[in-house]
Amino acid sequence: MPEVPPDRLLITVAPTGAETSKEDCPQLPTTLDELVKTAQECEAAGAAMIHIHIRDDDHRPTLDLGRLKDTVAAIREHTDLVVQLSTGGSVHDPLEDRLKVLDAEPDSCSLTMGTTNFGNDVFSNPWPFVCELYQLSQERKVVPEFELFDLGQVHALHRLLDKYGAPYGGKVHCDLVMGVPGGMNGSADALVAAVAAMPASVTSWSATGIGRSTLAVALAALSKGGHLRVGMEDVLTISRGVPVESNAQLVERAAALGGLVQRTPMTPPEARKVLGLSP
Ligand code: KMH
Ligand code: ZN
Repeated sequence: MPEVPPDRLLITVAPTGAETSKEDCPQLPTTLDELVKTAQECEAAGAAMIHIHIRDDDHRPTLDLGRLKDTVAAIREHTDLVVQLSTGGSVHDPLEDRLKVLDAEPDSCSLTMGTTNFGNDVFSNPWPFVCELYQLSQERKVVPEFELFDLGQVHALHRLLDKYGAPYGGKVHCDLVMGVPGGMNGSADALVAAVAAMPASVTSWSATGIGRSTLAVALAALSKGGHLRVGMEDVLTISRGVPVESNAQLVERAAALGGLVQRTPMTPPEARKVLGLSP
């Protein structure tokens, strides 16, 4: 009898991101109160993990350590969600500030496996930075989620694991981020290719499709037995031209899609087991 039944669906919510402005999207949770409320609603709707980017008093992306620590504490106080901090930050954040995110002691951190063109910007992840961040996550006992924006990054994950061994906790969890202009496209074909190329040591994976690729990627991920990431970091419309009202609306839709293929949202304690975190 496996510890976590195989029909369980891990839903990760990425509620804010770093690339959308509050002016363009007033319903984006950018204050700590808004983030906590969103987290509670998303947990009630079936999310088990939250991928967090934070903002300053002017709603601009920040990696301020004090704010990160307060955020981790507040989400832990008000929810049972697995707390994942973004080490990707915004496309403008310096690498040294992104390494310091681990000082906020999250359960998990995102770890992108290579540099990607990101629209007109560049999301910089040079190999030495990837290696340093990975070794730091092992040292600090933080479980990484390997973010894979293209097929080359899937192959880079083989190199990383071969060179530095297993992550803290012993599980290998990946997230395919698809449909970024500059990364792999958000199609079933691309998802199948990326999943086929993953190292055999991968124990779980989710996928998210940016913008209009969101449903195609979610359905392909479910067809391949994967998990789902959803949230306003990745998509701002619920259907063509109709703005997303809340992150919980996207989590509810993910849970409903999972229900169609007889998957049940994973609870946070189940997610901890799957990710190799202690209860
Ligand atoms: N804001 C993107 C450039 C992550 O959180 O690790 C990077 C990103 C990835 O969102
Ligand atoms: Zn992110």
